[in-house]
Amino acid sequence: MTRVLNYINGQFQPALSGATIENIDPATGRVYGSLPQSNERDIEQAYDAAIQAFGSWRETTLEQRSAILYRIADLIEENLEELAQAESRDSGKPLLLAKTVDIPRASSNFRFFAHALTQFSSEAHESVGKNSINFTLRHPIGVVGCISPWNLPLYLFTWKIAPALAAGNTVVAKPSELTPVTAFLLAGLCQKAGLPAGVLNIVNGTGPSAGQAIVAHPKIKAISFTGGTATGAKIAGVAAPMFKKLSLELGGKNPNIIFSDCDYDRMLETTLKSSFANQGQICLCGSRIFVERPIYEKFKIDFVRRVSELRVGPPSEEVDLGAVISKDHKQKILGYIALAQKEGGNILTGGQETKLEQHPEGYYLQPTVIEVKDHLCRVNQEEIFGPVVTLMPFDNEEEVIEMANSVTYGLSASLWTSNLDRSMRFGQRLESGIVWVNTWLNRDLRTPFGGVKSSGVGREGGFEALRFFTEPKNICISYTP
Ligand code: TXE
Repeated sequence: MTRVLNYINGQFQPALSGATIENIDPATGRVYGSLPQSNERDIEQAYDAAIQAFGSWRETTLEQRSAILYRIADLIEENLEELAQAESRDSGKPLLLAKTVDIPRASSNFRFFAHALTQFSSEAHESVGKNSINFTLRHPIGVVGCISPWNLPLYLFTWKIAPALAAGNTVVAKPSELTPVTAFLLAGLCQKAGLPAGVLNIVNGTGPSAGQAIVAHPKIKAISFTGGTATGAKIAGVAAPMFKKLSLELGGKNPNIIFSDCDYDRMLETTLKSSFANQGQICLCGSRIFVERPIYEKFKIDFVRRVSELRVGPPSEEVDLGAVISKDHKQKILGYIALAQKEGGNILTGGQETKLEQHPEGYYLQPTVIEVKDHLCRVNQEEIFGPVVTLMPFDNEEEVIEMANSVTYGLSASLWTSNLDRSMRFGQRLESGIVWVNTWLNRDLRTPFGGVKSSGVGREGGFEALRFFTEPKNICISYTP
């Protein structure tokens, strides 16, 4: 049994109430551990530790702060095997994915911000002719809250914590109650790296209990959240009237637009990944595939054949798809597959649960491709967040831009074409925070990351994140010449 504890003021401890939640292994459907079910009392204690630690953390020199963050990055790398095993077990994702994507990226997040903090600088504006000069300082905000989801647990947890700490804040953070283990292991590594007690506090529990208490805490002044759009709206409803700074990275329903002039083989390989990586549970997955009419039938045959060859199985083995996160989530996805059929969609492959003999209670689903007739049908509009993609042909640029932009979401879009002018036209007109041309999930951590419309507010990444986690203060000095 894996017993996760809170990490507050440098100490590992259960929830003050003693309450716990069961942690379920998605691969088997069995309970394999527990975590604290924290409430506002635990958050208060974490806040007290964080505010206590803030005074000295904000005064650490940039070199000292950077060195500690580099040490955390190194320790994540040194413990890659253990962290990857834990991540795969906790979330159901293939072990290989955890080893090659999740954990290396968690280390990169710390390494990146360890360096970035030494390059971040304030601005000065000389008011020429007015004998005045303005300095814009960027001070840490104080105690900030970071709340992360279950799909890329340590990857997204560290994507928030690293810049928050780099900017000189102290943190009260909550991983998803469905995937708490790697954040718990990270706490041990931070301790080992010499991060002072109280600088990072990790509190576990459900959203309505521990998450809500972070968001509603009157002195936690900024909230960085990644998760579902409905949860994001709830959080904004609580935080906005308190004038907190908010960064919300929410859902997506991303188009993958394929033109006949693309590099077909490269497109096909990448489209398999952009459709089904992590069982389709990545906010950047391209869940709506639009294919230009001349290659539509060929693509349909090739893609369906390749998808039906994908291996679904226990995440610890060499598989393409592991288990989805929970029983509820599995039911939600199956509900959408049923709805697709009701709406006249044609299931080209998949559509069922995968029952594994060794783990009949695990949450496995076949990768599913649905041909839809209408881009406005619900399965083409709502985020399913599972191994399900829709497929539709298109005839011209205008039509596909209209279809691509027809959803309430706007996180990312992929375009496959060898026409440079077209890639610029689409880059200009697609309503999304990120546009990839002839690639997918190609990330440079310096670039702004986030969405428009219902996909969120604000940007993460690079100096954008350091700006979010600091408060600008302008000092204007008038001098006698
Ligand atoms: O996520 P939640 P859920 C989408 C995806 C999925 C849907 C719902 O479509 O099916 O969201 O997933 C915490 N105050 N994405 O319900 O609830 C919660 O404890 C404060 C997209 O599992 O948004 C967890 O730590 N916190 C997404 C975190 O929010 C609250 C990734 C995310 O959980 C809270 C995940 C509250 N009131 C799901 N309620 C992406 N953008 O990558 C919950 N939480």
